Amino acid sequence: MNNLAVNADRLWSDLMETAQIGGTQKGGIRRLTLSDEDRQVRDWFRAQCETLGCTVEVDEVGNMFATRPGRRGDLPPIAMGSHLDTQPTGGKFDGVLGVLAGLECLRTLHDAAYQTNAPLMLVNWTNEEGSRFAPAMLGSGVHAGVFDPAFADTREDSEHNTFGSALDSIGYRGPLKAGSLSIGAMFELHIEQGPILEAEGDTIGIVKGVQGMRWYDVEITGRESHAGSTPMHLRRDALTSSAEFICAIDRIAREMKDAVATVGTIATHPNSRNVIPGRTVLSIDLRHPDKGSLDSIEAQLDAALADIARAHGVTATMVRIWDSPPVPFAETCLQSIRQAARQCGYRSREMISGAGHDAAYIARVAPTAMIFVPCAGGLSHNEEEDASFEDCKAGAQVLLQAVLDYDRR
Ligand code: HGY
Ligand code: MN
Ligand code: MN
Ligand code: MN
Repeated sequence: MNNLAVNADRLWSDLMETAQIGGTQKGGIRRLTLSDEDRQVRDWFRAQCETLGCTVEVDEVGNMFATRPGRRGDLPPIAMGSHLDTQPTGGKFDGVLGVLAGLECLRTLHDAAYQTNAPLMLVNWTNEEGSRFAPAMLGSGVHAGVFDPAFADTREDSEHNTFGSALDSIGYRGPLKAGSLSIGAMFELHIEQGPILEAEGDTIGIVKGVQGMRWYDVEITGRESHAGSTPMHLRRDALTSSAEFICAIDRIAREMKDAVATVGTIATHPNSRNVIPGRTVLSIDLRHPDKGSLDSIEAQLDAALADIARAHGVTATMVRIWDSPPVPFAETCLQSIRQAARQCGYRSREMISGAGHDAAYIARVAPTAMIFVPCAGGLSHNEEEDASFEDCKAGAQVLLQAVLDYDRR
């Protein structure tokens, strides 16, 4: 048993300092992946890690790996990490808490001149959010061999900038071959981004896995025509059809226990108030803990779209562009988190993650698990996202003790 304790004031000060990089009027953060704000926080992160004597390596999709040597260089490193990019209207804690809590753990060990057996590694994964460049978790997905670096390079944002050109423009295409650094285990601390811990009065979530996630692009094509002279029964209105489909998506998801479905983006063409829309594109984010249920919902969506297209005389396509299956986390890592939560004396509960995380992909190449702490009202992906000083301190302390417990096993 060690008496190591994180310095929560230092962690909180880092959180508030980095929140200024891309800080918004409403107190949130806009730090889109591979933007200049992302470059600034990456530079800050690298400088902090190098000050601690870590070596910082960057791979070919910008994933950053800071390594602290252990007694036994032959052992694969135990990693902590998450992401520094945010949603366009992101909050101060999503992703960044996991990276800065890992930094605080390294500082605590450094201050105590405590040497672990295995090396430790702190990772900033590129493009976890997937908001600017789809799909989400792209950097960790490339590391885990799910996506090819060349695929990542071609991804385009809404202004048709490619991932590759944006990565080069901020100078973070590193020399390291993706996936070449081995990871012995990974622990990701994250805010829950949901209401359970707060509602149940628990401080620590022991996260056993991540639910399945699928993204679709839907395109509905009708016929542009005059808003004034086209009778209702002769229209082939792409936007009305989309509206009906969106209501069908919502109904189908509500009918399947534990399913969630979101239409987060929609665009219509020509987007003129007196032209009947001829083309609409929209996105679907569908999630469920069970693959069979995802398949069933997908089939229902396909059928509903075909019925709506027939009824409105439009054509419609729904293409799955991303499929991240449900992921169970490693029992060995969960044991260390359980032990750490007990040792630190925090109330904890076992749970599944509703949100996607880099840990979902890293679990494919290394024993991995996550630690959650509450966020106010369960709100996230919102500029009002908030977490308490005490809960961030608890999460960082459990992260530290879980890593040390794993290191001793
Ligand atoms: O979409 C997600 O679940 C993650 O927060 N990017
Ligand atoms: Mn996140
Ligand atoms: Mn997020
Ligand atoms: Mn995440």
